[in-house]
Amino acid sequence: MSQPPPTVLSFAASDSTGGAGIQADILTLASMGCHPLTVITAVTVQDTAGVDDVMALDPEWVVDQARAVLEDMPVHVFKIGLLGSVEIITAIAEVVSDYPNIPLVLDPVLASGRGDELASEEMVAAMRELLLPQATIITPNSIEARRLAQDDEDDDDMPHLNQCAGRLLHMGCEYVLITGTHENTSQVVNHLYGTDGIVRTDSWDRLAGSYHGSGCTLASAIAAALANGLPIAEGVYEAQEYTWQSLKAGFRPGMGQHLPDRLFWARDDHDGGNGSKEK
Ligand code: PXL
Repeated sequence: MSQPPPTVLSFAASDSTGGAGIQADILTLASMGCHPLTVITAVTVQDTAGVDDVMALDPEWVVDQARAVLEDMPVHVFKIGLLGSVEIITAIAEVVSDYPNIPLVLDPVLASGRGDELASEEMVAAMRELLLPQATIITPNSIEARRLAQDDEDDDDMPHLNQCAGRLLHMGCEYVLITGTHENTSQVVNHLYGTDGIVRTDSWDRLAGSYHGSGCTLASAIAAALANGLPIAEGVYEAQEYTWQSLKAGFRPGMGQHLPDRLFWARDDHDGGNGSKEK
């Protein structure tokens, strides 16, 4: 019998378009050689344009799904996406706290690409307090980084991204990858920060079009790279490269955004170009 592949347990919500959420995670993890374990947190009603509704599961169901697989088999990495409610955040925080040696990749999903709200202020506060301190790496885009790092008492509502990263690290995560897709720069510039400052900066050719599920793909790809044994800086680079390739090969199946093709490498017409420039 062959050896099992590394396992990644993803806590995420269903997206029927297959673009984001648990479907994005399954495709990415499998494509990168991992076995995806899935704990559904919520069910969404959406199309490729935006999210119309979210139904969060009963937190007990979330915990029971996770405990069943955790008691059955080794899990190499946790990945957390859309959470659905404060109660689910609290429940997941308790489950993962029982496994402090399993790396945790936290994608703080706060809004859809169209701007539909996917996390209330109470949920953001619970993420800061209960999940961030347990995270190996968090992967906010610049908008999410500013919202997560926002301190109620200060009136500086546009802190520099370096300052946001500092605050997020101070809240207890080990690394912060802030992606620059939403910044007004000609290239997409992503910075990985650790407690000693910037660990790496990677710039990528900006692709035309708007994509659904790029954040889920990136966070899952980091989880897969860590599960495959890569150190964090190398894993973050590999994951960006994989995500950029899947976006470049993206397709538009409906009337809204493009979706990444997480299986780009398996297509006959795959050309293998690379859009990165490490600084
Ligand atoms: O891309 C963030 C995200 C994550 N998970 C689900 C989503 C979205 C964005 O729409 O719908 C289920």
